Amino acid sequence: SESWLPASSRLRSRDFLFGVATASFQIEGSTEVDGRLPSIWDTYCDTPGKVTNGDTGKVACDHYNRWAEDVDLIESLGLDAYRLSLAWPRLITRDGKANPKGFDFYKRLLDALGEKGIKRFVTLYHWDLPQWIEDRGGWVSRETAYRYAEYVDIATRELAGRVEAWATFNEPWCTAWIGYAAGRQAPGHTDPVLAIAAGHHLMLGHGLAVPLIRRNDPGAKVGIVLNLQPATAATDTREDRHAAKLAEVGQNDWFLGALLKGEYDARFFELRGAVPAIVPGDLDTIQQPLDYLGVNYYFRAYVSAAGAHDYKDMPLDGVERTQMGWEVYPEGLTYQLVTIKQDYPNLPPVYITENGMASDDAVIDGEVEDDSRIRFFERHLAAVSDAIDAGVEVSGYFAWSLMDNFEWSYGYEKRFGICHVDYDTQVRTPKKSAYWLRDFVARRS
Ligand code: GBH
Repeated sequence: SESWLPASSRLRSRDFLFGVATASFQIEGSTEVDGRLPSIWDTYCDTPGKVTNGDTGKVACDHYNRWAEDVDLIESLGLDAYRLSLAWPRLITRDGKANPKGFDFYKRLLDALGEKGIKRFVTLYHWDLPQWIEDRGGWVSRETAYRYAEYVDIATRELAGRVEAWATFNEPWCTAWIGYAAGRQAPGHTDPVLAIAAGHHLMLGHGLAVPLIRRNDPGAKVGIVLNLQPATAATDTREDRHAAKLAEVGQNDWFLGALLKGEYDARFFELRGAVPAIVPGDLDTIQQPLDYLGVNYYFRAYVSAAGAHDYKDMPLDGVERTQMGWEVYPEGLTYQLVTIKQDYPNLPPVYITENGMASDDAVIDGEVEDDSRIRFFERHLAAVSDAIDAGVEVSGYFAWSLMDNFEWSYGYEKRFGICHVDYDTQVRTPKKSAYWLRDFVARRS
């Protein structure tokens, strides 16, 4: 059925990009070849009790060896664009020089995509920090922003002309907050003071990097990817509504304010009782013109004055949940897009750089029946269409993910792919949702 999208929708025109996304550590494997150095995720995986089933990134989807097959897969689905990330530990040696073998891998991959006319959206940092930099303080150290800028300078010089759109960071909130305060991802620290310092140094790294990318690769777009999450008050009391507002400030406005207004919202630092060490001029460095904002959207948070509720415990009778336990809540995507447009009138065009769901898929007689994922895409694309109708400029949509992969601390148990991966044979099987996406893209005018 095609009835779920209004016929007039911009999503039906070919200038709205459709793609799929992945990230280096989640798919590549081959973590010890061609001079790749250890990353904080290798260390985290090797720490007992951190990742479900003791899973690691050593093999993952073996994309490092199967990249050509994976490019063919994207082409076979007729998609416009592919969002991938570069592994910093493959590209920079311990003495800060380019590692040619690491660059060769990405040059081959990007060239193959380019030859097939697939637009390349490349994220420079999707969580795999070199371990040696973490050993010097990681993102808590201001020095890391400068090490990051050096890496970006080298990478964008080496790969100039092969990329349509760069992103400096994927989800700095997750790196800072989940990595340094909540401890549920690498490097696994549990101190909000560290997270607030990390957040500022991520922003500073972004601000230092953007002018370097523009100088080195002037033909490419430059942006950043944030994970935005609306917060709903658990009850209608004034206290809970206030707490929900502060949760949005803490997750979304923390970085949007720095990036688009050149200021941090002080309410967040007051709430956490910590302020980062800001050097005069930092916020001017951070507030760089952006060609686009990448938005990753999954679900909403529930918050009360007593704290954030774990999504699994929320008393949401009758709501549909994914394999992660996350609520399916497409209206939140419209709300989120409309809200940031209101709060940040200088918002650049938006790409939905990730949206998708996990389901416990299996191949039966050569097929994967993931109807719930099709319905998920339909409803979220309709939500994007609503946001466009309300005046938000949205230019494309990337499904997370091309294939089942290493879902961080959940290991390989959670399957987000539109293609199924058999981890014994590394066979990729497009799920029903992959064919649905292919057919949707093919029908555009
Ligand atoms: C994205 O992160 C990542 O970019 C991608 O690599 C990942 O595979 C994909 O989503 C699917 O998870 O941490 O308990 O407070 C999404 C990260 C997940 C961050 C949910 C906020 C809230 C739950 N978001 N998380 S919790």
